[in-house]
Amino acid sequence: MFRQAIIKEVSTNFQNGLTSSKLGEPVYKKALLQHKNYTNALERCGLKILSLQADERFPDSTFVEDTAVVNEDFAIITNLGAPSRRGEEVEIKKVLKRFYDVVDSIEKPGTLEGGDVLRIEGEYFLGLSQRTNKKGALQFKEILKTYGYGCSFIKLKEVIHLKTGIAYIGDGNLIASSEFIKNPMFQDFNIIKVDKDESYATNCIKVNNYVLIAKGFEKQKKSISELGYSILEVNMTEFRKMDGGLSCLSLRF
Ligand code: CIR
Repeated sequence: MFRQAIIKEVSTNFQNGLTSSKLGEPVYKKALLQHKNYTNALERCGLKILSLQADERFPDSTFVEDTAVVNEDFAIITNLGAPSRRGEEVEIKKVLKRFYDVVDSIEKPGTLEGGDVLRIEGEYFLGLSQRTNKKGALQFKEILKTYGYGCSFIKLKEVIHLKTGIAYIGDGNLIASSEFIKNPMFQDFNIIKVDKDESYATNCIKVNNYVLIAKGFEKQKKSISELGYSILEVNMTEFRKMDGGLSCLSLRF
């Protein structure tokens, strides 16, 4: 059960962040509105929201997920792999200290971003990516061991972050696209395949009694509803332009 979410307002220079998408520049006012709707959806799931002010020094800083890995037992501050994002974690560390007695950290030369971390029940999967390196991954695994969690590594080929291509929504149901559909590591799960034309919708989040999905992806909506989940749709067009998905916009614990 999640109780709390940390979010961070969108900065006015959001369009200067990193992106590989060719969907054009995000419109700031639209992004603000979508961010508000996202926050309302989390509230509807029963979460208390801690909203941090926008930080103009870091155009990508609304994507708070990348700065930390949190759950009911631990908080680990990451060391972001993207040089332009290093420093985003400083404020998050201070904030997390209000909620956790101990806050662990990934230290350089290790790098790790929260978007590469997938939790499936008591196990973690970590993407080795352009943003998360082997040294960061090994540090992460060691820290997790002290809390009694296992961790397996997956080398990413196509996606930026692991959770761009895979999401776990509980009850053995795994949403997967591209390189993850046939990955032998996940063959014991019920894999819900996402077609290429809807691959953006793979990044969805189960928050208490709801699954939040990006608006406008009808096949994805149908397959998740058919499993019996209640769905909340959030329009994500402006965040998609900056390679961001639903999981990236909050830390939930
Ligand atoms: C970046 O490239 O770092 C941001 N523009 C998007 C980060 C998305 N975060 C995530 O998937 N966890």
